[in-house]
Amino acid sequence: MSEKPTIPVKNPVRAWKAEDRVSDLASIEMLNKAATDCVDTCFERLDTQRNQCAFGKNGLCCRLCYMGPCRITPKAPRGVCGADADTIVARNYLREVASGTAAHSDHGRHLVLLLKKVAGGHGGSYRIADEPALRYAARLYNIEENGRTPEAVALDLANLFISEFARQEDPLATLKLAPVRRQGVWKNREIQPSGIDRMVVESLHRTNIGVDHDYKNLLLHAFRTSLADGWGGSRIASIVSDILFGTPSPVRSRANLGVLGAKTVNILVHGHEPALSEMLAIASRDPELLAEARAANVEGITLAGICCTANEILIRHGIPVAGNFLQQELAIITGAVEMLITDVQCCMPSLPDVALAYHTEVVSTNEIAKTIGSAHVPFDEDHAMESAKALIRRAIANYKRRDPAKVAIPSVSQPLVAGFSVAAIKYMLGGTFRASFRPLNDAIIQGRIKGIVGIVGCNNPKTKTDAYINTLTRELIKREVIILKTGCAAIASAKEGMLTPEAALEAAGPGFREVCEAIGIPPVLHMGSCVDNSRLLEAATEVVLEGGLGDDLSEVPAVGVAPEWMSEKAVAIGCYFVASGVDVILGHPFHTGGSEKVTQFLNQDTRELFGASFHVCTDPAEAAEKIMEIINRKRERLGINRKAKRKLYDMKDRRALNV
Ligand code: SF4
Ligand code: MSK
Repeated sequence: MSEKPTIPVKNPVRAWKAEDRVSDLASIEMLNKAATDCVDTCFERLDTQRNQCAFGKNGLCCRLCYMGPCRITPKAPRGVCGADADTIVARNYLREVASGTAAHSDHGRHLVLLLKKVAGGHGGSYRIADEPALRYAARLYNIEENGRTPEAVALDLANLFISEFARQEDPLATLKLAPVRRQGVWKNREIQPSGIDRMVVESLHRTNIGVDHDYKNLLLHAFRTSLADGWGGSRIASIVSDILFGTPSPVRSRANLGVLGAKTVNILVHGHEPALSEMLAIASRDPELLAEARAANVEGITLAGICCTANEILIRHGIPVAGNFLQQELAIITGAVEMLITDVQCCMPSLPDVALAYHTEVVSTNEIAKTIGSAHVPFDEDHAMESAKALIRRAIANYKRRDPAKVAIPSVSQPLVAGFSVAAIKYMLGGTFRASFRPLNDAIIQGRIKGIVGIVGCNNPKTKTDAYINTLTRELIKREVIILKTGCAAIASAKEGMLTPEAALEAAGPGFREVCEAIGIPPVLHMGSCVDNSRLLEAATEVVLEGGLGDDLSEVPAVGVAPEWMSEKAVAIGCYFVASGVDVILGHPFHTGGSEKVTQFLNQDTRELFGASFHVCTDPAEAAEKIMEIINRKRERLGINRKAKRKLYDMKDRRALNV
């Protein structure tokens, strides 16, 4: 990135420089423009929230009943009811996991209900876009698919998924997608979740005043609930998305605010659920709407995304990404966004305030997610295409309100390749007839790839945006580790240019680079949105099933990292990774520091229970060391920790790789 920031700061009222808070030039420019335009962002608001409450930070504040709120101190070691620090910290933690699980799983539920409508012939503009994905999913759940219509199969599958939410006693059927040995761990530890809804309700029940006070019991239920997310709601969401919208395969696009058009109507979609954005992706290419846009004196329609809605339409349609979590306000500050459409999750309530300074219309579309100051235009799923077209027409009409004096689109964007579903990875590794993880497993066994690391999660204004994510990614590919990415962490890499195979290969260690070129896979793989963290577990399961790297997820040299996380969803994700046997590195700690016992349970006792635990590394260099230590330990146990001989591949070798 050679461009220099061009927007002068006329009103520098801050005690910090933009370049100390954000990494990419587009964000630096827009943060400076925000000061010029006298617009507050989350970065200023964090300043006003300095000295954040130490009780909250340590999980020691309880407001679960009206005898409180109670705060635990050395002089007041128990709340009015008698709850001590361990109970209070564990209850707060369980509620975070339940909330994260609820968010992902409600997303999954909406998609399942849509699948049922499609199966019943009432899907309106929706259809089964990927019949092989439907039939594959049916086989996973032992649903007869041979000789049956896709609709009949889809109906059975949708009903089964609905029962996953409603199940009262039996364990989730989706748990069976995990390696058999891991299923045994969950059974032995008695943390097999039953119905997804039931797990979340039970979390709230247990944390109601006067119910569960044993911190261990509370934490075990946190892990149980998280499994209902990763091996329940999230996994179901990914499966159904693939059926309804298509299984992602590698697709080229661009990322960062420079994807906005100077002379086009710019529409941003933001949030998580793909049902509306799928329709917008199709409608934005509609010739009639394009003609209407031209009639309004604009050159076209630019649809782009923020956060995970962006990831959903990127991986299936190649729709460009405007930015990740901390760029949602900055996107409006370009002055060039006609409409910002929100669905659910991660949409800041500040958006309408920021939009007041510009012409942007912020439109909420989901009944459960409204914001004062946003226009609320309910998305009519039964007439989805009409809804999508109406929104685009409204955005076109808003173009005339754009004030050229306020427009400054940073000329910063990077090319990328995304869309690495597990099916796509298998295909890349082995082609249609021999699709298999074998070449990847072999490369890990030979030491040409040292291990697998999933780098996931959000940004957080408490640390410089994207900096930890990108530093760690570079360091790990240099150390010959393959990186799987989702969520805003994936967008961080995209903005840095690391999602093009060429750039990533350039930074990769020599042996790793050669093997990536030989087996035809880039070093950094964008696998989708936050719910698609379930794809990371699916990939790890494929590695186990392929053989040679142990028979449980805890044996695979794999680690999960959430460097800049901020959401309760990340807490749930971390828990289901650890419960699945995958160690998790956190860039900053949970709000659990007020209880040594809870902290020890999460960071140590879990190793005994699940074969993995949490680790906190606030520095990316420290994280890289820790990750390599974990990977090498696992390689040692597998007996594969030999130094790989460097080898240049020719065509003969390539054939011998059996790819
Ligand atoms: Fe205080 Fe106990 Fe009520 Fe919590 S549940 S607010 S600790 S009295
Ligand atoms: S959008 S949960 S900020 S990754 Fe999935 Fe990004 Fe985190 Fe939201």
